[in-house]
Amino acid sequence: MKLYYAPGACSLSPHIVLRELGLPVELKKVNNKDKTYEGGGDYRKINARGYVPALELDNGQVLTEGPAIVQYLADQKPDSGLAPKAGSMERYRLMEWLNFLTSEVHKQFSPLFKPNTPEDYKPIARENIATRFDWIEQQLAGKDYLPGKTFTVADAYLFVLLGWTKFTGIDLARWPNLQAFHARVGARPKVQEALRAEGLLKDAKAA
Ligand SMILES: N[C@@H](CCC(=O)N[C@@H](CS)C(=O)NCC(=O)O)C(=O)O
Repeated sequence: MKLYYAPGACSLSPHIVLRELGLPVELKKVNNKDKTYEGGGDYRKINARGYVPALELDNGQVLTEGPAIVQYLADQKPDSGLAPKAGSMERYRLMEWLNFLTSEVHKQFSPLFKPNTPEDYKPIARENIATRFDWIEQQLAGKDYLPGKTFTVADAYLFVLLGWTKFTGIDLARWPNLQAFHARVGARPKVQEALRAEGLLKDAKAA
C-alpha cells in the first residue's frame, strides 16, 4: 500500500494506524501547495480533490477520507483492537467519534490554516474548537482513551488534531484531560515512529 501524506496533516492519523498495526506501507509525500507528490507526479491524478490522505491499495484502488481509511486499515487486522468488530454497537460508537472529530473538530481547524481566512473569523473558529474541547474533556474524565480502555483509530485522529493547537493559538493547558491524553498517545512508540518519519520529531527528547 501507499499512503499519500503531508507532514503533520490529518494524514498522520492513518500513518500512525499503519504503524500501530505493523502493516507495510510506502510513504508518498505530497506538496499541498503545488499538488505534486514525491517523484514529481500530479497528486490530483491520485485524488482529484487534491487533499491528503489517500491510500493506494495493492490492487490499485485509491481510498480517501481519513475516517474510512483508518477503519479499512484496522479491519485488515481485526484482532488488533484498533476498531471494534464491524456491526457491533462498539463499532458504531467508534464511527460516532470519527464523524464528530472530522466534522466538528477537524473542519473547525481548517480556516485557521488557510492564508485567505479573514483575521476576524479566527477567534470565532478558536471558540468553536474550545466548545468541542470542553465536551471531549468531560468524556475523557477517568479514561485513557476515547471510546474506552484501549487505543483505537479515533484516538490516533484526536492526537493529530490536538497537535494542531500549537500552530493555531490555542492553549491546551485549559483542558488537563486533553493535555494528558496528548502526552499519553504521543509517548506510544509507534506514534513516535510516525512523527519521526514525517520529520516532526528529531529525537526522543523533542516529544
Ligand atoms: N475530508 C477529508 C479532509 C482532508 C483534509 O482536510 N486534508 C487537508 C490536510 S489536514 C489537506 O490536504 N488540505 C489541502 C487542501 O485542501 O488543498 C478527510 O477527512 O480525509
